Amino acid sequence: MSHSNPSPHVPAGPVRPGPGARTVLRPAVTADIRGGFWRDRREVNARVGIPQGPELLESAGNLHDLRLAAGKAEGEFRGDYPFMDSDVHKWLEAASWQLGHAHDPALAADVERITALVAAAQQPDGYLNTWFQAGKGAGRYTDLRWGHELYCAGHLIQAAVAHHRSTGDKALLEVAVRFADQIDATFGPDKPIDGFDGHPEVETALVELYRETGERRYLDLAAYFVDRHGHGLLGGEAYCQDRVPLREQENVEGHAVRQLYLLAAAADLAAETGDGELLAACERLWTAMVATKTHVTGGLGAHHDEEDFGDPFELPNERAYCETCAAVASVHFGWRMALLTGRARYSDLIERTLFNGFLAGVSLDGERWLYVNPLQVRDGHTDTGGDQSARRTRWFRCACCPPNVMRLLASLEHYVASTDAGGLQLHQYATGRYGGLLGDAPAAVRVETDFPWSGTVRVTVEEGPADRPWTLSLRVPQWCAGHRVSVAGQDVPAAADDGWLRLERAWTAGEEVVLELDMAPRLVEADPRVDAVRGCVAIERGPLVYCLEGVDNPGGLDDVVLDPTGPLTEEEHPELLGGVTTVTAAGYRRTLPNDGWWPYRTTAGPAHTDARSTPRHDAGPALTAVPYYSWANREDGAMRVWVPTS
Ligand code: FUB
Ligand code: ZN
Repeated sequence: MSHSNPSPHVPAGPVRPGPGARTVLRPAVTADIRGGFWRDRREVNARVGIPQGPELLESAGNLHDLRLAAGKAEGEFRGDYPFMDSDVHKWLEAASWQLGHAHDPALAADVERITALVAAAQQPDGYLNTWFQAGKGAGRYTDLRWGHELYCAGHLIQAAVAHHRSTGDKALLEVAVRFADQIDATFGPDKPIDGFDGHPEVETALVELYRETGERRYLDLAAYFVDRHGHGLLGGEAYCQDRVPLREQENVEGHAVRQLYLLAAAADLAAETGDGELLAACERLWTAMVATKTHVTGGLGAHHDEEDFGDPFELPNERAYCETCAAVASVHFGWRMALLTGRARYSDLIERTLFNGFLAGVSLDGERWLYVNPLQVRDGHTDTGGDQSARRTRWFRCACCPPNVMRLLASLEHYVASTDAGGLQLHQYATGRYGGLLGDAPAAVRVETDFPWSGTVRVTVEEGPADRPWTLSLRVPQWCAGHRVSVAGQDVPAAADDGWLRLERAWTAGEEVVLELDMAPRLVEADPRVDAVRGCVAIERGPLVYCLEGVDNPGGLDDVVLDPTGPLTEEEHPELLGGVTTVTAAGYRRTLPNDGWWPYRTTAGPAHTDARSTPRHDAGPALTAVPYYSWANREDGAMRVWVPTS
């Protein structure tokens, strides 16, 4: 059924700004990750992650629920949530992006079978939500705060766009269009319902549907939904993004994933309509989020309660929420902002998120997941898995995160490079080939790198406009203390401008640029207002945040102290955790006398000392740190990112 479609002029990936879009940059048209770190993670996703989907969706009941709605099964609805369908849709999206890379008859057959099931479950007027169709809840669109009908529709639309872009096949797109038309007939100022879904998602999906079909009314519907937030229609709760209109909001708030999906939609709208007020709101909110509500891993969402962002600088460790879906959503939002503005800072956060808060969400073998991504697990922690657990789990009751990881990994190449009329920009460093149009002229580069283990990135120009100079822009990451660059073996001035190293010249095919990024391990500390980690440091190397794991540091982690005056030593371990570079730091253990039942005491001023307040410093073995993304892949145990220094 599938056939390869992609036009040579438009990218067959997510986020495809329309011809009139006001983005500073355009996503690369061709993008192909061919080697290195991300190829390996994507290979696991393709070999294990995505193929296991149908079986897991079967055992969790999602496919049964579709059969129930289609009249092909009997029994009770299975699963606890009205958004069970969205897991299927997200899996279909992931599988569709994967089919765009490689012909895979078994995967194509699964997609065809599940698409037919989704189509069969759809009601004649286009509506589709198996929870409500099974008679659960009070009926269609009666619970916009929690019903998730438009959220599920959004994921269906995104899957359909992915399938159409990757394969040219219209089967799923036709289902999505029927549902979008039903929604368009139902929601609006002069339609039966003036409202929006408490969980944004349909908004950004409708913009993509507009891009895919050219139907302007989908864009208008997305704009309507975005602007109906914040007027109290859903009770005025921040949880539903309804406390204040986005255009007036000063900081991100409420449910982190909901906020970020809404922001992605706002950025899409700003791109397609040139709405400067929305763009300003997106910039303001991204900046406030990064400055006050982002964990060092790029993780977002401080509260388990309501999956909420929390207050500025409220960034706990063991109770960090940092939902994997929020990391995915942050990448989605950030990439739209990178394209809109051309600023490197957005891709800085994308890099940090991808290598840390996002990638920790999936195990190295692709079979177990983390929904929440804490920054500390204490000695003696006993939880053994499940939703919102600090232990990897095969699947969740609320299984939003795993298929989200699958779809981002399967489309990751589209977040690497962009073009504008004057040149090509590399936002991320991943071995592969990336190309696009500089105006009408094609340009392409080949990238070879062992990043993030090595800081050497070789970029070879493969083609470009022959009649004029053009600019190859390389992002110099925010964490990088020093860099050098050479062209055809000659060092060239390497000053970065707002994060971009711009190399303008009349390039000839075969010319090679070598960028050397300083990868020396470093210690970082947090703004003092982050009370949770005051007096602590974290270890970083390149884009990777490191953590201590109990298995590498016998004796526990609750009482370790890192000596910041000691050396940081890196060592390659090809045999460990799929091949990592470890970092060791000098440290010791505080040995506090275990002589009391009460862990608090009255202070007597700075001069006061006694046996309890003067810990014994037992010089200990060096502290061994591994990349945070690789934690929880061995025996269960303690872990910490932030380590006290005194
Ligand atoms: O509500 C749907 C998804 O489930 C959200 O995006 C996640 O935060 C989880 O609550
Ligand atoms: Zn999730």
